[in-house]
Amino acid sequence: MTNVSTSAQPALERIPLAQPFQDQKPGTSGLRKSSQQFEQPGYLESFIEAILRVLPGVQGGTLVVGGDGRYGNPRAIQLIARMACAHGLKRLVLTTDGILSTPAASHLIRQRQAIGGIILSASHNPGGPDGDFGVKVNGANGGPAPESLTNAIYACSQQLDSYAIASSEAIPLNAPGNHQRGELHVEVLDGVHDYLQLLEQLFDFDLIGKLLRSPWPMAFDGMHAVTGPYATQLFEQRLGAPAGTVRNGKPLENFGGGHPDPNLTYAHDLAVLLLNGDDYRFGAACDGDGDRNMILGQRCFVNPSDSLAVLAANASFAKGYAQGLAGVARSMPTSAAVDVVARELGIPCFETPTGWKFFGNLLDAGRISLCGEESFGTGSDHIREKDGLWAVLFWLSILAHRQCSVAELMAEHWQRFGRHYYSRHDYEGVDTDRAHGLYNNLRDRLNKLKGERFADSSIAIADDFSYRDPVDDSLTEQQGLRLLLEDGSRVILRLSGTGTQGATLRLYLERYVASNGNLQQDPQLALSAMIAAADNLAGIRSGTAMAKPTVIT
Ligand code: VG1
Ligand code: CO
Repeated sequence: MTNVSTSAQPALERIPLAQPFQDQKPGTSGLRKSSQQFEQPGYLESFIEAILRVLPGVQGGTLVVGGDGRYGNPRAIQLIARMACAHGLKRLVLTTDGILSTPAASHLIRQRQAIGGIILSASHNPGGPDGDFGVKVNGANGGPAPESLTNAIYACSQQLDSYAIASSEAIPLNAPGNHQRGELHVEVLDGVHDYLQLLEQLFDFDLIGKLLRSPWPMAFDGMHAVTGPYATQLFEQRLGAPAGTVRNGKPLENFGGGHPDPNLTYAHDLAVLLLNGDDYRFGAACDGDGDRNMILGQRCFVNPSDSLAVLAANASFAKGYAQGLAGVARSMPTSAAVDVVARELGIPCFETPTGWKFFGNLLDAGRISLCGEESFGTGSDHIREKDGLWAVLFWLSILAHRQCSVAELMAEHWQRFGRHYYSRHDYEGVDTDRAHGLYNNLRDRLNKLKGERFADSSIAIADDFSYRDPVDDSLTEQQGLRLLLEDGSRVILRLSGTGTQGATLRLYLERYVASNGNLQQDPQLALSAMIAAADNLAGIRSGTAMAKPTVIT
């Protein structure tokens, strides 16, 4: 990597923008729109210009850029390189073929002391010319930009009348190397290597390797998204699992036409393999950009809320966490399973709004070690993003130590802590007016609901969740409608901030059964009275004109 390819001093241009794009307000996780929207002339340029104007330290700083390999990635990477050059960035860190998972990007930002990063991904949304594209901005701590930053980027995008770009040559991404474009130094490196080194510090690879080389078949589904190359190196080359352990491991620009969302609906083939057959002991999948994880055992699905609780309860079995946990956090709609574990461990447990950015301050301040969301996201203080492969290795560490099956581990966990029956019902692609209508209708009625009967209990608190950040005291309001029942059950209704077609309504249901109760029911059955009561109260099926949810988790 000593050769530095240089090119002539690039000319700088300032290109006018006809008018601001009014729809550039980032959602739960960056700006996410259809690929077609991103291909409008000036659209991507406008958002990148706003980032480069607002992100602190661009002049003379280092920026990490990569993505999940979806359609539009190469164009965006080259565009950012040319615009970064025009904005006086000193160093740009790219990866071969532009492949960089969200957790690996978070690590690279921290390791290189970059001012931040730009991750080109719409995460679990489908990709391709007819799919979605997205731009996520991360800050110097490696985590998703806080609201203050995304609001400033949006405000800037609304005032732009031009963008600056250099006429520099394209950066070759097919191999590691160093390139000079004017004052900008561009480094292309292998995006997998450093990340796997980080994981090796946290988990006992010898122990996990022994398990994976024994007759203990595991299946990992890369969903033709970003984790394929990471997982193949990690499981098959480094840990010695048999070839073929990683399925769908080649990143494709349209994810093979699939929906790279690791849940029972979209990772259907893997689910069938584990839940209907006995050939595999363990199964896992990650999403488009590698930050989500689904964990399956033989005939056993692990609910993500439970997964966080299991990791917290068994943290001593993972090398990097054996000294104990400072605290834990979960997003508001995530079940309280981890709360019960935290109480027993005598550590603090925080409840944040949906979206990983809200964990950042707690992680930076050293107040939590583990955190997670019901949406298949789990992570820790090793980086500032959720981390799919990290979660898989954590599970493998526990299973290697405990020498039991996933189903046995779950049964034992509930026996000890009680079980939080949990389900999320998604109504996707709902007409926007209808969705907002029914949501606002329920919100307007919240203060009248206290004391009303609901399923087998009654409503103790009904509110719209707001969060006061314990570190910087910032207030975030209107984060989801909550019904807290007298018996500890909860019902939550939220509108998604990541969908791109119409509106997505999410209904979250949770009911606690103590360890002496019935722990082996089907969750949909255990929650059936609450599901009916929620529909009755909020008029979901009539309001959405949908007979049933599109996805049930
Ligand atoms: C969803 C999930 C949320 C997650 C977000 C980003 O948001 O519910 O928990 O943080 O996606 O995940 P929403 O607003 O659609 O409910 V990812 O993997 O897209 O970075
Ligand atoms: Co993701």
